[in-house]
Amino acid sequence: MQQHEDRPIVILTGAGISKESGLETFRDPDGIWARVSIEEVATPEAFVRDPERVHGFYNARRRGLMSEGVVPNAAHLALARLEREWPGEVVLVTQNIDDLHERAGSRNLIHMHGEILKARCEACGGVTDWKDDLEVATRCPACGEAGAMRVHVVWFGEMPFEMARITQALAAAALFVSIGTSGSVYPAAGFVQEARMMGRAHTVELNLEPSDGVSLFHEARHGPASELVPAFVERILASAW
Ligand code: BV8
Repeated sequence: MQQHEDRPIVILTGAGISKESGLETFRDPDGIWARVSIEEVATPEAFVRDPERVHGFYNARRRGLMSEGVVPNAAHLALARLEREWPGEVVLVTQNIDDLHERAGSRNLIHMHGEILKARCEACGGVTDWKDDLEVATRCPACGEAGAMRVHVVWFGEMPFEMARITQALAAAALFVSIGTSGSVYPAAGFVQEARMMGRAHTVELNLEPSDGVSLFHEARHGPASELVPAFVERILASAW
């Protein structure tokens, strides 16, 4: 039996893991893209064309994330437990821009699409924790420039963060688990193929319903993350994998 130490785990999460915490997904019938289009609010071109509209879109989501009832759910907590108790490395790659994984206790975390509670100055590149509304007149706390602040997230057409580190983790993974994602946004949707082609990973999908890429996984379980993920973590820690 291989030692756990040489059995690193890579987990990818999407908006579905935060749904039961009260945050909206994107492509569910009641999701964000059902009422606003990507081209209006989630591309660099949209920000040039109408910065106040883009600031308004993220200001509303930031306020929603910081509202009282939005807390990590059993799925976030189970992933933090897996990181604490698994003797090998656990790398958590999230497409989500919320801070629920951090608040649940996850540490070895990569926000490949950025973080809504951070702002970046396009004049000096400085990145700052940010919990207030952003507007065009907002000044950069580092260089003082006004009109250059944007939310620190990756829009469509922009390069996701830490891709080299993610590719390295996928190549080494013995287990790749995709949780709460529709598998419709790249390059994240291609990670399961990378893990299989570059490495030796056993691949598992845990999602409310079959994703676009379900056929690419060795194993798939469907249901709410708050039930599936704690049960899956129990199974992994009992080395029934
Ligand atoms: C890039 C941040 C170049 C902002 C986001 C073909 C090949 C390669 C690329 C492309 C291509 N065609 C087009 C592209 C470019 C594009 C792309 O993929 N477009 C799509 C629409 C086709 N990709 C890009 O532009 C990316 N950059 O390609 O640069 C490059 C290429 C390779 C390598 C390096 C560079 C940048 C994409 C990032 C965009 N920013 N977010 C913000 O949040 O506002 S993406 C956005 O979608 C979020 O990050 C979100 O997380 C992500 C994916 O969505 P999901 O998380 O999956 O959410 P969704 O609603 O879709 O699904 C939720 C799932 O949960 C559902 O399946 C549902 O059933 C399930 N669920 C619901 N409830 C529960 C549940 N599961 C469990 N329990 C529940 N309770």
